[in-house]
Amino acid sequence: MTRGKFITLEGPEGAGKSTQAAMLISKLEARGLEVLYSREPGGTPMGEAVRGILQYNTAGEAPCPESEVLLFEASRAQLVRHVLLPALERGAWVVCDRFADSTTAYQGFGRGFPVETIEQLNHFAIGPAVPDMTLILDVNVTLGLQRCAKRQHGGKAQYDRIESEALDFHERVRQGYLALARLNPTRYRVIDAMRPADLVAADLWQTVSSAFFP
Ligand code: Z5A
Repeated sequence: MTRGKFITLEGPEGAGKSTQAAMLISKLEARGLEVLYSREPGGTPMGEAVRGILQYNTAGEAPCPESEVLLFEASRAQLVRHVLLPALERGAWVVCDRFADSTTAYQGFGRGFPVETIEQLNHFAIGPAVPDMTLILDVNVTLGLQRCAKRQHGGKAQYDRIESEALDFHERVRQGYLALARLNPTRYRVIDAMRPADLVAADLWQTVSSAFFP
């Protein structure tokens, strides 16, 4: 059995990753492929519990920055072994909404941990589950956060723990993604996500189809 392809969607807040993942999956399925959608943190019962701790302090205290890194990696290791590798090995394609590059961007470039240390931890957590293609949906920080704010609760914008970080944190995250793309243009593709969703989807499909269905 040929291993399926592994595509990850990355980018700052409000880039439209979930919106684009759904559109990409329906185009891949229309070609007769089995496609699995997953997201990080989460995607397994353990990962979903970790997501609550990381985003909403459900353990009753905020994780310190070091714990934050390790919790993202623990969620990832579980997702890889229990869900992603079995799917890829049976030939399914996987589209994952955030993956290891999020830790490099947020905890490395954003929080300031050495990028080499984060990449070693990523390597340990993901093992052979290296993405075949990573689509970085690029959006300027203000526009991205405005989009997130539209998901209002009771007329009031609500941000989770990481969304509530200062603008310069989010700017470092965005620039971190762009730096990763410059270093490895083979795996990463930057898509301008500041346009209407259907134009972004067309560009993204062109990128995916020209790489995998030439
Ligand atoms: N995090 C981390 O720090 N380290 C890690 O290793 C990992 C994650 C894995 C996960 O939050 C948080 O964890 C995230 C990074 C951190 N932190 N923050 N902040 P999440 O999973 O809840 O959220 P997210 O991944 O950040 O997703 P998002 O930014 O909230 O959304 P999105 O998936 O990119 O966008 P969307 O849901 O498709 O769209 C957002 C809104 O914009 C929605 O109302 C859409 O209708 C609208 N939208 C989408 N596309 C467009 C276009 N093109 N034009 C206009 N409006 C649009």
